[in-house]
Amino acid sequence: MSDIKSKEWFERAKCHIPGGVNSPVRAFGSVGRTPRFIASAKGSKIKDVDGNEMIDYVCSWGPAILGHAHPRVIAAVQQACEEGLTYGAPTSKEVLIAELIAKLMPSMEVSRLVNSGTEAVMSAIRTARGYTKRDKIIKFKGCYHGHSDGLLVKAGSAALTTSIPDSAGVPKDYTKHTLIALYNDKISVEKLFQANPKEIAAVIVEPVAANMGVVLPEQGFLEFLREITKQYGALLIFDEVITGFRLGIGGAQAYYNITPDLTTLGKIVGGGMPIGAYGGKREIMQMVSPLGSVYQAGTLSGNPIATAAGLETLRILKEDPMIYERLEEKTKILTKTVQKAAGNRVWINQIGSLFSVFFTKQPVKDYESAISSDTNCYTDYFGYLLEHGIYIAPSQFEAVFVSDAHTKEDIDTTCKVIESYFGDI
Ligand code: KE4
Repeated sequence: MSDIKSKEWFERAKCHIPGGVNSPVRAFGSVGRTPRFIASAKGSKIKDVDGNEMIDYVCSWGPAILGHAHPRVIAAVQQACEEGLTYGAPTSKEVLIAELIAKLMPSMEVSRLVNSGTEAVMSAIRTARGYTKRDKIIKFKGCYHGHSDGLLVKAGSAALTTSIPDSAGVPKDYTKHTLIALYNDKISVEKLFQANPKEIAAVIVEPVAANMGVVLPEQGFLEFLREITKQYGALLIFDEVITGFRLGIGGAQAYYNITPDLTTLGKIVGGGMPIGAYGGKREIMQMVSPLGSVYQAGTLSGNPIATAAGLETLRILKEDPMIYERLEEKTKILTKTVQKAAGNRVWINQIGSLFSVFFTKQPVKDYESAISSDTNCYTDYFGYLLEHGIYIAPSQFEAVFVSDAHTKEDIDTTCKVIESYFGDI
């Protein structure tokens, strides 16, 4: 597969964009290759500027659960564009999507739209602090919640591969209220609450961690977080930017039957357009301006193009209850094929249409076991799949995303490439 044009665009990009990309993980840094510059995408396929067509399992890091350029979503966006791009004023579509979010995720009876998952998390944290009048928060090592200053501490995702878990430019004062616990380690959470009994505003958690690769919550871990936060008067924030509408129409909170106090959303809720959202109990969300004293604002929040894409996406997901069964069925064919071909050379974590293949013989149950995986092996695996037309995340510490547009033929082709890879090595 030629990547000449990608190479040319990458060199040009680096002249005016840091690292040539608008988000670090896209630079393919941890896999040591030139990133493919994408020209178009449709259904399960993406096509790069050299004309290479690939089966896409990045799905824009989650949003493309219906596949790329779904006809109904495109039609809704085109219709919205005819009516103007943005007004900076309330619209009916914002009401409709807030109502739909509340219906699909009842814990989010009141929600506010923003423009990214980062903004959603930043705003949810501020709201939790405003509501509890406490400053400290607990996050988990290896979980990623966007790039707001206070959360870039032992973050996951690209912050793992770029080995700057504590980002430069973040004053120590900005993270002194951020306490770090270990995912799936109840004792690490208990110790922090015992040491700060009346100071913790919230615990924020990815209910299924997907930024150290996919790491599942162990039995009772989420229930424990729900109980200990209630016990100490702290809020429980589920960061469902990835899991929201991915694990099911009700997200991880429905899947595990846990009601958080606040939830953050991104990715799928925007259907490919920039939308984040945060929301929860009315009594908490009425802290938010203009009702309450927690300020948060945004020029393009809830804009009519993004809400058109998000609404149509959620409607399609809601209409077809079988979609999540189809997604999991296809995903399990892939994971079973990898496990059979690789044997004990890999550990796979899978839930719904999310999974990660870790190059390690030991179970991956937490941050330490995740980062023990062999990233050189992952790099080799990534390169082979890419050269054979299968596009997965250019980092061990991300997830594979399966979409409703992946056909039986796509899955079969992918399985054949995976079998040939593990057969050859
Ligand atoms: P955004 O600001 O990128 O929309 O969302 C931040 C965010 C918040 N919470 C969770 C659980 C997330 O996974 C993310 C962003 N996810 C990464 C992929 N792991 C986005 C890809 C990227 O950074 O380019």
